[in-house]
Amino acid sequence: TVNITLNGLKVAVPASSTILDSCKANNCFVPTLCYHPRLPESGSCRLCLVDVEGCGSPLPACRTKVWEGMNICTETERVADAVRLNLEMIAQNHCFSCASCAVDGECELQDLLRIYGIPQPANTITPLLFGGSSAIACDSTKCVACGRCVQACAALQGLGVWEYGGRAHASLPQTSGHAPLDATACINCGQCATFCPTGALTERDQVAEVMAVIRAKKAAGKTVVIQTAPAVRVTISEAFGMEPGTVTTGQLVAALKKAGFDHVFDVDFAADLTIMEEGTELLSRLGKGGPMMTSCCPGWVNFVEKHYPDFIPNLSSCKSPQGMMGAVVKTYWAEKMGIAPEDIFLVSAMPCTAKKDEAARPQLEGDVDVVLTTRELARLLKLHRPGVNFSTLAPESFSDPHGLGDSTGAAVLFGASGGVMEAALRTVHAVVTGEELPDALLDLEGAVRPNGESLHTATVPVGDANVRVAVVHGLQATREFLERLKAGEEYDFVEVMACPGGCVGGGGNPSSQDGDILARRTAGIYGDDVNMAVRRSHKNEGVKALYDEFLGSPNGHKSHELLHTTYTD
Ligand code: HC1
Ligand code: SF4
Repeated sequence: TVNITLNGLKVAVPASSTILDSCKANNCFVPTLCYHPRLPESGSCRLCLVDVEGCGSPLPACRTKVWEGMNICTETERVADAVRLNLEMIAQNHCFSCASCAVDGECELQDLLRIYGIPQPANTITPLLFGGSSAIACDSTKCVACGRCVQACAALQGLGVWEYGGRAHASLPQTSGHAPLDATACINCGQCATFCPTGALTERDQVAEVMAVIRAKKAAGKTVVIQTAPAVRVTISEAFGMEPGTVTTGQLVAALKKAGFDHVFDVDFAADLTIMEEGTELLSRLGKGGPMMTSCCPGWVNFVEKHYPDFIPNLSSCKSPQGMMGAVVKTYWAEKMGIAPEDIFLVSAMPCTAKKDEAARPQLEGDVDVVLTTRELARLLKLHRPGVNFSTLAPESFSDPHGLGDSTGAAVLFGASGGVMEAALRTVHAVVTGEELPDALLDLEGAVRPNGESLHTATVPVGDANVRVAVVHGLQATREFLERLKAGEEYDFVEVMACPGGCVGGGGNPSSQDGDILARRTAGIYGDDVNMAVRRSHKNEGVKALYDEFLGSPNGHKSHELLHTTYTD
């Protein structure tokens, strides 16, 4: 450690700290825009200025390491003036249409202008002409050139869609040649959007569309249904000011019912169904050349189709749980309820921008009508007045007489990297050996939990066989792993999630400045599994009834027709 003085207070901090680390650790406010604890620092915004005794001008806190005896002051008039000047310059290049901006109220620039008392200039700015995608909206007039999108796309995902330069506004991140996102390396994971501090990159906002359907549902004769993804139960709470990792499944269900959804289903039901289908598929593919690769993450599926089409035959043919639920709701459930499928409007609440793109795939046409990200869902619930006071709502259960609200702890695990693998092995073990894993060993002694590693491999005994598995998340790590497969490494079953951490790190989640956010959300997921009454997918009563009454057997004819899909290269 080294000893420093921070605003007159003597503190000891680790010798490797920057001034900014030291300030954060001691609850001392320093303004930032380009800095993010999960990204390489770029030092471009020049807002984190502090005075250091003996230095002629303020220093950038994010780039300056502490030294023994350093005397730092964050509160001098000189620092405040310099920050104000830099903020005013940033504001001059920003188009303030806050009332219609998707991130109004959650915008880091808006907050800083308020803190420093800087008025919003009435700017007119010519936008850069490049389009978004079915999932991501781009508005260069909101860009503050912080470069967080550039860092997230390159460092976390290894894609490099965003770059500085081009024909105009060379200082702003843009796509190469101003190509529309769909024509670039982009796979719609939305990491750029979740790291963007303003409304320059957001999900394609469909909140108003869903609210209009709810308002008109009686007149239009529509039944409005929503399914909520595994990760949403743990990340939505952050949007309502709760501690990261807080699981609020019951409050979420209650809030959605109050907001006008007629039925609230759990995507976890379909995650259990996926395990039945994918586990059966794995058993039929073992030993026949491999590995089989999971197919529930649309960012990953897009990555394979766009960048590694040679691996398309390795993808499981299973639709994702969102797609399976869509197919089941509009056939089995519609029939049970006596509702025409075209009168059902199915919304998915997902931690993921790529799920918007997945729902638009021709192969899934009609399964899901609109996908809202967790951020959009939070906005919808906040807009719904009177009175969705989320944190104090009395919890309600997913409910459905036909079992589509049933779910298990195995399904909850899908929300974190390694979870699909663990859920699958719980069931595959029971099918192969005829014996259930004891409760205390349901986590397979942590064998497939990545614990912060971006690639985790293990060999798991299942009966007489040893199943060689790999869990990988984040596309930079995925690309490296696929190159190892090409070079001859062998596995039987591989789980890939495009986003770092899996869906808890999905690009549709609330933004967070917490460097430990993925671990905290993952802990919430693991805790929820333990708290569930049923923790094995093959014990889901609703799923059993669906097979008995409608589908027949896993991987049977009807399952193939409704629950499986194809890919395009
Ligand atoms: Fe996911 Fe999945 S876990 S892909 O991350 O397989 O989005 O949460 O809903 O479909 O179940 C996302 C999450 C989600 C699917 C499931
Ligand atoms: Fe979406 Fe999850 Fe895949 Fe990220 S990891 S792209 S959130 S499905």
